[in-house]
Amino acid sequence: MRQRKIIHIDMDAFYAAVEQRDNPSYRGKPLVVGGPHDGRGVVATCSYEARRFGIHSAMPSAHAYRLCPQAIFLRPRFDVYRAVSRQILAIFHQYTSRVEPLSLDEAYLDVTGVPGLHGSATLIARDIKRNIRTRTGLTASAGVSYNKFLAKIASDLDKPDGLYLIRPEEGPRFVQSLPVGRIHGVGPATEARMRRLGIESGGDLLRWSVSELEQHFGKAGRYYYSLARGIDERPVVSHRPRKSLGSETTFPGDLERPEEMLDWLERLGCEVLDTALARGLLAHTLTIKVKYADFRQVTRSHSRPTVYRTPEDIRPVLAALLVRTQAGSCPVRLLGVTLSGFVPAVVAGERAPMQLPLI
Ligand code: TTP
Ligand code: MG
Repeated sequence: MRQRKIIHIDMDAFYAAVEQRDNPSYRGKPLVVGGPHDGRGVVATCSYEARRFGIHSAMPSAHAYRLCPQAIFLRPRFDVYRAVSRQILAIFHQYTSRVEPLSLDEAYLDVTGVPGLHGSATLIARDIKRNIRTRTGLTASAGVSYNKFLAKIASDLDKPDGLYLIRPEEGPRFVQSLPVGRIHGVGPATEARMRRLGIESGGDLLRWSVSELEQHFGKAGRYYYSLARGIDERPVVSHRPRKSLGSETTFPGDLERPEEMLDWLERLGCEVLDTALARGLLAHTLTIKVKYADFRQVTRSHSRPTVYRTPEDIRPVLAALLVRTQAGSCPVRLLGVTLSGFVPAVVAGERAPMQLPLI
């Protein structure tokens, strides 16, 4: 297999950087984007100035407030972030169609064989960063390497506004010093298991054979064996069909009345339905998620032969699903609605909402 050239692009402090771009008085200051700090909100992200106080993503906003009461706290403006995300995706597609977005602010590009800029992945990455800067006013960091795993590691090594190249001969050395938690696919549970076995870093993994790793970690064992050697054959996949779409919300105070819960479910359901329709997707399955005040969590689903198209389609189903939970007798802290079992709207006989005239 020919040596590939992979770029991983990740925007710097994405939501916070957009807020600082749009309001000059926020620049140079600690800024936190997320839920309110006087409730159960969590930090989505924060500016680099706020990171100096120890604030980070997923931390309760109340904790962030204690660390830095003078920080500016803002609610996220998802519409604006989505618009920027579309802009950067359009920029990526100018270079190659092999683009795999991972979230609103990051994507892999496979630029193997791309003409121009001497075919240099580093020059292409620099050009992409320049384009992002010019068109969005924001900075991104780029990682360049011969596979996805190392490109993603590289994009983190020179943040913010970074560009870092890991050459093929350097790959194994980079993995050796990585804590196992940074290895692709190793989540908190696997990390804890590895640590119990004395595997703390990529270098420790090297001492284990494929069969030993498979014995402990099943099929993933072979994958970790390869990654430890800097090998990762996963292709950049440009069109991953969406399996589900959902939205959920945690309430500042627990809900006790089922009518109020149903209101929220309808609101969330309509939002998800709109998003699905905008993407030309129609769903056969509707699922609700209920987390009680004591943190127990249940889901209830209903699949039907006809797709859900309108708010009127989902309303009675949401009510029926809610009845199948303990919502009437236990207070509820979180509700969510998910659509899945998608078929493209065109297959279901619908015109896609944004279809262009067929001329
Ligand atoms: P990240 O790329 O992880 O973070 P970032 O872009 O804010 O900062 P960095 O410079 O370190 O890349 O996530 C991108 C966006 O996704 C982030 O701006 C907000 C959102 N996000 C959450 O909402 N919750 C989370 O827990 C994380 C990690 C990110
Ligand atoms: Mg980022």
